[in-house]
Amino acid sequence: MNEKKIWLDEVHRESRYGLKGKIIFKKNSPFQEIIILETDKYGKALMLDGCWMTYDKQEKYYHECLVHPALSSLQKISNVLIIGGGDGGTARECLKYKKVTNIDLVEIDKEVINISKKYLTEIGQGTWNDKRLKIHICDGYEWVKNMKNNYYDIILIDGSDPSELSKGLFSKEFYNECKRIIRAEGILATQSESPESFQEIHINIIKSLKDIFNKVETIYSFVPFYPSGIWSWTFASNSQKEFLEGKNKETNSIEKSCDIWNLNYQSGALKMMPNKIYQELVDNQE
Ligand code: SPD
Repeated sequence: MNEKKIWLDEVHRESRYGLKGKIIFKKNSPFQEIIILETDKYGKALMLDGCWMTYDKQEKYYHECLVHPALSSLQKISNVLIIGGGDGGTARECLKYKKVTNIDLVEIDKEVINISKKYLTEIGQGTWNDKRLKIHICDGYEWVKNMKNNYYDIILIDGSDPSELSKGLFSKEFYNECKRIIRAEGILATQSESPESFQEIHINIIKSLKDIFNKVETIYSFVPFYPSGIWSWTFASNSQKEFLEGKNKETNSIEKSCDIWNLNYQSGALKMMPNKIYQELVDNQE
């Protein structure tokens, strides 16, 4: 591999989000181009098809916000489904909960898991050896379609931005299938893109979920190297009760284990919806 440091950028429309480092791995899998960049300041970073997915020193901004609002909210969280998440960060956060007894991690590209196990050891930590984690290399949409009703307590969608490969995971048909396979009080959590650089997709995700589920809430926070920096995660449930309230008894110890997320952070993040997004959603309801 090239031992020279270079700038590697995610080019998004007319802006670039770059890191400087050495490319220590580069390969085309049957699905996508995979690059690992080693940087001095941010550790190792994973890029898929030109988009930053995760990097050692700031991944918690993303993974903690996807996982904990949902898992801290329910008493029964034994059976979890992760769609995507091949770097291991989402599973690592779920495995902090003793009550989680099974995680099905469904990732389409086995190379992403192999490369993450080898290079992103700071992110995966002991995740890959935990007996509660079952890895399934297949299409997430197909997995959900073939699953029996009311099976999971939580579904976490940790996919890439919409592309030919991932667009199904942003469709109403897919969300309907998710609703079918989570139990009545269960929660679907999905990364829901940036309200700035992916505004239309972001709004569509929320509108689609609102059409399908009783309750939908979005939190906003930062992922510094994703386009525009501001990012969002949306949570949906058919529960009749309030959700995202930290009712899980393990919440207190989980808060202590986190770098970014706690219930206080979450309650601020729940109030951060930019007004133009809020207006767009309100207009849609009238
Ligand atoms: N713009 C990047 C969106 C990627 C979201 N998923 C990241 C995977 C981290 N586990």
